[in-house]
Amino acid sequence: MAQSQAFDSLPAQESAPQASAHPHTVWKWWHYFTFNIDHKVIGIQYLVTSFAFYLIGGLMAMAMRAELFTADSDFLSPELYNAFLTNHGTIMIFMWIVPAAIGGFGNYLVPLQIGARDMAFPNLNAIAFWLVPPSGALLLGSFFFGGAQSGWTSYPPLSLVTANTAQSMWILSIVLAGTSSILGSVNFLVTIYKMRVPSLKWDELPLFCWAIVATSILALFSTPVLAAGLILLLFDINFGTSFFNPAAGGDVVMYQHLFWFYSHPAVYLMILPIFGIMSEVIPVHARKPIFGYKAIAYSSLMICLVGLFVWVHHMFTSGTPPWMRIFFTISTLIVAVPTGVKIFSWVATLWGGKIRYTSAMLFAIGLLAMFVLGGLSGVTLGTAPVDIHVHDTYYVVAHFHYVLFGGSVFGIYSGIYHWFPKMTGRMLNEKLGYLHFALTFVGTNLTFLPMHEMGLQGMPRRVAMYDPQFEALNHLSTYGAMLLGISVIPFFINCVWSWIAGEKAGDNPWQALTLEWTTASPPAIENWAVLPVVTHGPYDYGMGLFQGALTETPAVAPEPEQSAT
Ligand code: HEM
Ligand SMILES: [Cu+2]
Repeated sequence: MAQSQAFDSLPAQESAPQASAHPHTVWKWWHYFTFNIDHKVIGIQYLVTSFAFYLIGGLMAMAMRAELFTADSDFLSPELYNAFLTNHGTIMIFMWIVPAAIGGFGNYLVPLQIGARDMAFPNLNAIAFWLVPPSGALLLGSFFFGGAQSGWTSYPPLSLVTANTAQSMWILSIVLAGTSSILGSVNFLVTIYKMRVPSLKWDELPLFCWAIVATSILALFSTPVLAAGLILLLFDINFGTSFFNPAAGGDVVMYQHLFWFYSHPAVYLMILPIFGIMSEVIPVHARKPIFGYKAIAYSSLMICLVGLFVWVHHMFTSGTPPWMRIFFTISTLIVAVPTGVKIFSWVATLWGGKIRYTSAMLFAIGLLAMFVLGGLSGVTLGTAPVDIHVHDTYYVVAHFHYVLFGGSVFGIYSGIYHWFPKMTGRMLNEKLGYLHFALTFVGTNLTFLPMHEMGLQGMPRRVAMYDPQFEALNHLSTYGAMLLGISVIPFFINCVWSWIAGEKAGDNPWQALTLEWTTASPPAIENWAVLPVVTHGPYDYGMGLFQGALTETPAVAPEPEQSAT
């Protein structure tokens, strides 16, 4: 078949040492600032870039919270508030969670976890990354033209009448980011399908890789639809077409369908890789085999499938006919099932485990708590009657920050504490990690918990001014936001300081069983001198494996706890 011929021309996966096609043997710091095709360099490029955007998006959030400290508009002009609102949401989703979780962890880990030397298409991989900085530059540059102001959803007709150059730049930015994620998805699917070491069977694929498979499929189905919608909008703004312009007979609701057909799945796009991180971190730090491996793997695919049929829950108040509301309420509630399967599997994994309360584990447990809360408010919102009541209030803002902030940021942090030793060869400082966790956990809840109450009492979202009756709750929320701002400081210090002078990590500091821990920390170019052979499942903890089953692991004294079970 033509198809398999194309695959056959991919780099061979022999287990003999391979002459290096790369010009260097060790990475120098400046390689990270160049067009580099090594998946590990690209992964770190994604992580560092996205973290920089996280700081920018976070500063915008703090400015908004400063504005919302008082009921009237005194800190930011209304236009600037709108621009911050729009760019904050956009940056946090498209420039932080997606590039960090998929681009960063995906690129770094997938080849290592399947025993490959690189991604299937290394050049394409680098191109995908290098679409991200221009995309971010377009977003930030839009501030010179008044800033895009119509929210991250950019609904017409509002987006047709506000600062148009800025709005067009916003659209081009999202289209670039979307292109990047399509290129990345193709690469992940081919890599996982084709580049596994022969001894790695599908049913022993690490769950993070399963999650990336599901994420990539979802991205391939949904991203082009968003791109199409946005390009039509671009035409409406600049070339006088009227696809969505109601004044000239266009259909605004059609835009909403196109937008949410992507953007609902986008939440799973963000959360599935994070779930993958959870499934790696929890068994390692609880020293127990993951509970329900197959259930977790298949539930990712199930979330991916059902997730494509729920988008109208964002449009319950857009004139959606009642029969549709019923269908989409039911399909939305069904997504809770595979998600619940995962949550129960993790809890069952923790149950009776020998839990090590590392920073990675604390963030993982924190994520469970936050995501369950966000999931519960999600179930209420997925039910049409409740949604109609609290639509466009702070209840919605509370909900999506619990799932997005609690569900994603905690997971990304957990992943960084877990894999930092692999990536840099150095341990992060656990004390600073605890401080970081405590500040983040308290800050998040202080910021977003009061928003449920504001919403139920009727405070509208997306406005810089509100009724003074909501002021007390808003004070709490703004204090929380400042705490969250502060929480980044110990993390940043920890990363920089530990990278330079942290304790040496060794190849496998957590005594984990997936393949990335069988190579050096940090791994050499092309990952292994001799490709590893899989001799046990990825989560077979507590089965005496640390008495030498991992051939490439240097003699780490097994902790007493391993032999106990
Ligand atoms: C990764 C983390 C975050 C994500 C993914 C995220 C996402 C979003 C999104 C999508 C919006 C809606 C924007 C729109 O309606 O156009 C939004 C609004 C907002 N966010 Fe965040 N956010 C994050 C972190 C934060 C933090 C840390 C704070 C506070 C310190 C914050 C405060 C706000 C505020 C005040 C709004 C405006 C709400 C409104 O008026 O509707 N966000 N965020
Ligand atoms: Cu949705």
